[in-house]
Amino acid sequence: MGETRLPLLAEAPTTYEPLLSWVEDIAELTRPDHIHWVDGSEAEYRQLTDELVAAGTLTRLNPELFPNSFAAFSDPADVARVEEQTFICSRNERDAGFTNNWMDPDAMKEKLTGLFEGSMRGRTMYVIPFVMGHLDAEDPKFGVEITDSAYVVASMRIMARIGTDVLKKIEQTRAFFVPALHSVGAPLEEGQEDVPWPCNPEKWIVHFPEERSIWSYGSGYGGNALLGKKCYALRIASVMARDEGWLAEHMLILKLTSPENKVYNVAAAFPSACGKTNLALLDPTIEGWKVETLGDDITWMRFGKEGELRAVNPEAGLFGVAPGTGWGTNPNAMRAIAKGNSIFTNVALTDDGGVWWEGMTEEVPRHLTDWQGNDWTPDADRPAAHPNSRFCTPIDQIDMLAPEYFAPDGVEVNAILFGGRRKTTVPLVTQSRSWAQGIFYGATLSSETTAAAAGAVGVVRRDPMAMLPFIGYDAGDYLAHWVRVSAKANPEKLPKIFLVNWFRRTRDGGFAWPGFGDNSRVLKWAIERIEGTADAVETPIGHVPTPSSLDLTGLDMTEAEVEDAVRFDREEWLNELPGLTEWFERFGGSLPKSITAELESLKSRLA
Ligand code: GTP
Ligand code: SPV
Ligand code: MN
Repeated sequence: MGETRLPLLAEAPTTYEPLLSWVEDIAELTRPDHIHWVDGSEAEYRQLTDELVAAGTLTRLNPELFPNSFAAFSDPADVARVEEQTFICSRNERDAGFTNNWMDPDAMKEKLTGLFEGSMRGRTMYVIPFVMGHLDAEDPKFGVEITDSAYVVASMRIMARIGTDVLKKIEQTRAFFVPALHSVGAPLEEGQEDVPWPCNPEKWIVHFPEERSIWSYGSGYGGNALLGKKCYALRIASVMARDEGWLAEHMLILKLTSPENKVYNVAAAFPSACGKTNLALLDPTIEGWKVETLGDDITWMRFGKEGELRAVNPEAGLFGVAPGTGWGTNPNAMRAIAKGNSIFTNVALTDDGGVWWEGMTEEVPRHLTDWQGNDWTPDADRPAAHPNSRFCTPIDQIDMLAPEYFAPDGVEVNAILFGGRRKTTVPLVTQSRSWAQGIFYGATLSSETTAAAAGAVGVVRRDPMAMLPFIGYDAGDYLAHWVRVSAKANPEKLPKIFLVNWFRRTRDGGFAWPGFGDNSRVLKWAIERIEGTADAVETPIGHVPTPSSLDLTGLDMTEAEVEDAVRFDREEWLNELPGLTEWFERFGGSLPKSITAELESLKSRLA
């Protein structure tokens, strides 16, 4: 090497040929001014954040309120994942399935190559070696992100394990890494001044599942740009998982300890902005039950030697929805955030150099600078923080982090919850009669859309396993994979599956259930069902609690109100059936028989 390499590569801290040649190819294509190999150190972070402050991308917060923390404000057109522009470019269109956008991979590469051509001119290209999961996992999953955004580098340092140790291990083990290419698509011409949040109106979030690569163009935001997260740990990882016999899921994991000191690990799949972070950091309102956090967004699971389902959190940070996260609803998140070392995006600024968002405190500040830099007072008819504003915080700042978070082989899962945001129909909690019916709950999961993705909010859509925007292959094949891998499990050790809904409404429009810390009452009921000690009513959809089987100690609700939250409504379920039939038709035959059979038996039970 040496002479044959681009001069820009002279400082490369590696001799690993597959990496060097990829970096060289991308540098030749995108034409950056500099290449910076990210080492992940404290000093590097300080330098990058100083530069981002100088560039106006980051605002340093008052260190007495939020030490070593920053606020970023995005371009108003770059505030969420862009599902319309997200593609799975498998060789065959059939393998992308009906839930994904597809384009022929060669055609897509040609298109993107045109866009990436010179896209980093005037900028620094950062090379970030990262691993999703543990560096000393049995089969560590590596990636290298190339990006021209220092904001992405700083955020990736919070969200994943990155830097020199990872690079060394890739090199030593001559490991495969997912090449993940990102550009904000805003080259700077000679003398052109930069903007605080460079991006491009044209955005492409593209996955090549067979070669396991990612190309992301035009956005600097969250799941579009921090490529270890949704692009790798869900879309590409779901394809790896299909081929290698495991599961990559949009789930939180928590560790629950009963008053008898028995430990249960619970995984839960809820769509974006539907309560994963909040449940993962739950502060129980019932005596004697303890919750510890394992993960808040992504869970990788595989069946272990005893046929038990084991789970790990591949991430290292939280990228949590800010609005609604407050001292009242989620004090554990607030304590983690207050330790500092965080990057906030699109929140509002307080006059004393702190941050604020709707729901953070009961008292609304009298004056703020909103996420778009305008003066804001409580009489304004717009929110101060963007509804999808986020806090990005290291996971080890959570006081309630379970020690098992650090275990490379994870924990055994005892229960799985599937949940969505539904005003009607879906009761607070329902236990499936069987594993097969539990998969059916996952396959038919539905939710109202949220601000986490661009587009209309509040529209009910099916969201299988909360993975609709994240399945990297055909959705029917994905559900068949769930059926296939679990057939290898020890049936005694299969987790019990529950359908939950924290968002049911009463006739007068309020939430039927207080949610948040009180969801511990639902967890307790689920565990008592597993132990065979809690009562339930059998309904056509599964077992729902009798109001007296839920622990309601200290809860300010009448029995009628509780009944309203937990009740099964036959009318509503009959109305649900045509939609379910239509939904299954959309799979075009790739849905496994065991799942369609569940719909038939539900129909006959409802008749
Ligand atoms: P992503 O990070 O987008 O995947 O979201 P998430 O699933 O982690 O959702 P999160 O916990 O951040 O919650 C999203 C929104 O739902 C926030 O505004 C919360 O305040 C609200 N929320 C969470 N749990 C509950 C609950 O139990 N009841 C009610 N009413 N709202 C909740
Ligand atoms: C989600 O949308 O599910 C998120 C936020 O967790 S993002 O990282 O943007 O995907
Ligand atoms: Mn998420």
